Amino acid sequence: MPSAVSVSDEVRAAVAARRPVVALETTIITHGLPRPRNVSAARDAEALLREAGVVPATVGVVDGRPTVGLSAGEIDRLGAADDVHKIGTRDLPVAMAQGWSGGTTVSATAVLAHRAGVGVFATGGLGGVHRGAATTFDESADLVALAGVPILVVSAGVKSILDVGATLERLETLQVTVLGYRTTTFPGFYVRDSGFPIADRVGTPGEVAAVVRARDALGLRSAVLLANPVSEADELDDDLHRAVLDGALADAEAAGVRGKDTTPHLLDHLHRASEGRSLEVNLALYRANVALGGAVARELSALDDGREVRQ
Ligand code: PSU
Ligand code: MN
Repeated sequence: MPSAVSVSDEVRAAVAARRPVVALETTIITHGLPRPRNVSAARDAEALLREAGVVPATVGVVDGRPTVGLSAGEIDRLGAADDVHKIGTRDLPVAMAQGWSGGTTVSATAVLAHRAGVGVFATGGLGGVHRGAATTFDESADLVALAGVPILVVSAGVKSILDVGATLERLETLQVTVLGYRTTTFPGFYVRDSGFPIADRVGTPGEVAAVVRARDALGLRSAVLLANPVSEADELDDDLHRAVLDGALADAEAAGVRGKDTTPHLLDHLHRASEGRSLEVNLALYRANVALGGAVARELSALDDGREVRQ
């Protein structure tokens, strides 16, 4: 029986040879970033990895085929299509049966990348517990996916549009290992510091790789989340951040936005209300996360080979 997941030859060969590979999601392209920056961000991320000697594995669904290692043409297509779906893990069976094309969220990307043997995944920001979740129950499936998929996810924390404290509590409950990259506070996506502490700090890609391999040695099935704060030079101005955030939340409430539309709606509002500033921050932190993911993937590959790597 053919596999349900199609894996590009390049990714398959790299995984088999234990060369470094980093998975990338596509909801960021289809629903997170405006055109045409969405496709250029996806291309830049792939180029950045290749320059570092890492194979990119962009994940998405094309005509009902979950794919790990989309071609440039497929990425262009997802980035330009109007009727493109946002596909979480629970949507995958429907997407396959009904021939959808769409961007995969962190949850679906983690599941598919792991299925293809890819151990590292870089994204912008993880989904989390939405504000008001005590009554709406709106909590991203990303969290539950991380509980059951042994992968490393690099993220700039979670967005301040979410309930950051509740998200951290859920990550603990779900047994997700959370590492702060050169920080002891959880990043707030657009800003370096969400105000919430993280217990465990790591200082180098090698230290991250050691935690990942210890997790594997134990046979734990949960993800390691590497929280990488946006650089000081790139973070959003504090006052602007507060102002546009309050506006975005009020706007979503007034518009009655619910369910899977919530995150794209809030992001779009932020990008417009900040006159593109939040978009630049989003792109900068995404590049930084991709680069860090590449560095950790190289360390993991070197550990597997028993050699040392020069970053
Ligand atoms: N973070 C971003 N941009 C995005 C997303 C997160 O910076 O586009 C996407 C991711 O794909 C994530 C999804 O998995 O939003 C979460 O959506 P929800 O809250 O509906 O689970
Ligand atoms: Mn939701």
